[in-house]
Amino acid sequence: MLIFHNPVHGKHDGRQEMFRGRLVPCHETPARLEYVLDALRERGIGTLRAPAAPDLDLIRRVHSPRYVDFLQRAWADWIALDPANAELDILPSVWPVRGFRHDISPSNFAARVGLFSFDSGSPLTAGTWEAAAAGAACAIDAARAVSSGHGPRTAMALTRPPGHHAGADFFGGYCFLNNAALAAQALREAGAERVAVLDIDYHHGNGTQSLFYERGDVLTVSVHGDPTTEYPFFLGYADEPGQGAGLGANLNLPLAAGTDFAGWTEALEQGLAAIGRFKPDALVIALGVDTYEGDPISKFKLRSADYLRVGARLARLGLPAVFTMEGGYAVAEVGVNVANVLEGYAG
Ligand code: SP5
Ligand code: ZN
Repeated sequence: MLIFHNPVHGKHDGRQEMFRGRLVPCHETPARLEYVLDALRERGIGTLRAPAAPDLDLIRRVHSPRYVDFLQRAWADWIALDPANAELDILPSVWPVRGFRHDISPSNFAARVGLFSFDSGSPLTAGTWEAAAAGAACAIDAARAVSSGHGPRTAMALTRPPGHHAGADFFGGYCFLNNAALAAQALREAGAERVAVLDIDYHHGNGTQSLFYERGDVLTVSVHGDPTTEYPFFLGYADEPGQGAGLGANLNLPLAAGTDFAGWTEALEQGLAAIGRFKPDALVIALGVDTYEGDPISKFKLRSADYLRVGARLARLGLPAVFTMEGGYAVAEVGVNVANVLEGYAG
């Protein structure tokens, strides 16, 4: 397996996220990825590669150009407000909810941040754009590697910040550019007629769902904590089948907080059955290991050994596949859990 790892992921290093009226330390930290790299090296899993330069045109076919421009310039605009801002992160604080306009472009910086975001848990920092763009490059390169016909059948974008909560023109959920969606689009453009995205992060992949909701060429399937109680709360319910050309090409499998591996596996099998019926030419797996029993912000009960079985089961699909790295916040265990998925897959 080729593993494109983001050499500049550490440049995205948020200080704090909002939680119950206080700023608390970020869960999504650079150490997460270092644990994965250590585990892969120690166990000799995969071949590590650095990505090429990001394909900004492809990024702009998935994300809106005005959002990409915003991300690219946000830090410079923030410092222009006050040089002392260099010591602070950008955190959204005002949003255009129902009844407000989305077609305007306020010049006020806080307003612009709110226009392009949906929560106050995702700080934008000095190196966020550079890290996110290099991560997008990992996803695009991984997709192109498995598309070449004579290359590997499996590749991974080992990167952070994660991507599956980011939509066409918004960040949130620690995500800025949607790596799984970029991989799916790159697979399509490299010749795959039908692509399935299977999202097994604890949280619903709202960004990926919304990006492909009206497309019939990309099936999106997500197994996740029931949004009635779990983040991101406002999407990810079972009655979201897709729309227009995309009708029937989205499947949400929400599960109650507390679900163990047996219950989770039942939902996974339903998702895999839908993928089988769709007959995709390629698969993207949005891999979060925040389904782990020890995860500090999530409530499923998967154990480390279970991830070996998850990997083995996914491999049985026999499809060219791209993994993207999403959540997982039990920092010291993220490495072994991701390595277990990949070892099970290669097994
Ligand atoms: C990619 C991904 O897994 N994103 C998840 C984003 C979840 N953000 C909301 C988490 C709120 C939990 N806050 C608990 C803080 C306790 N210290
Ligand atoms: Zn998650």
